[in-house]
Amino acid sequence: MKTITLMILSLTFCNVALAENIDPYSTGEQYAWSENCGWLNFKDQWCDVHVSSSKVEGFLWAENIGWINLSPENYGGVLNDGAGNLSGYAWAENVGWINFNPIVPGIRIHYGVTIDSDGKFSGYAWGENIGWIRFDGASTSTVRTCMVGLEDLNNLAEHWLTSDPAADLDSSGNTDNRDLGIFSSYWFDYCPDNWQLK
Ligand SMILES: [Ca+2]
Repeated sequence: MKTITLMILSLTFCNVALAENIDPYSTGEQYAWSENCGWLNFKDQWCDVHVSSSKVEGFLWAENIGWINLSPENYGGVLNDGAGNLSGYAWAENVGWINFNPIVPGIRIHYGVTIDSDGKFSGYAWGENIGWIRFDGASTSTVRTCMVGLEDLNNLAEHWLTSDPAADLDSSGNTDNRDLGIFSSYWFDYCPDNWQLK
């Protein structure tokens, strides 16, 4: 019964088509771990997460507690300072607020969630009712977002030379300076939806 309820909720919550840019290599780099709640999926089949230089939006799915909203409308939301240091609060319908930059009183260690230049998440979030959520950039169980860099430039050049449509970033039917301009605008930034240059 609980599963059915959660599925209905998922359909209600995730009708909005959000851009997504998690797990750019489709290798399953989409999971954080909570000792108390199990896996948290950043690229669930029903709904997606999008990282930009100012925030993280969308919904993720936790197998034991249901949806977690990273960008609630009226309060909270997970912010990015542009350098990959996250802060702010996500809202989980069943377990309340989740802090992406938790501070432990008396300890000056930075625990919060960060995103490195390869797009990998690391650090810890803290849920008021579920405790620590771990993002481990060194583990196979991690979350990675897509970032545009040298690899993408190489791929763009290769696609351009072979007239592969993947280099036609504005879907105009040919590859020209406009596509290069679009590419440049994302240089060292987070990928837009459906980025095909990884
Ligand atoms: Ca084009």
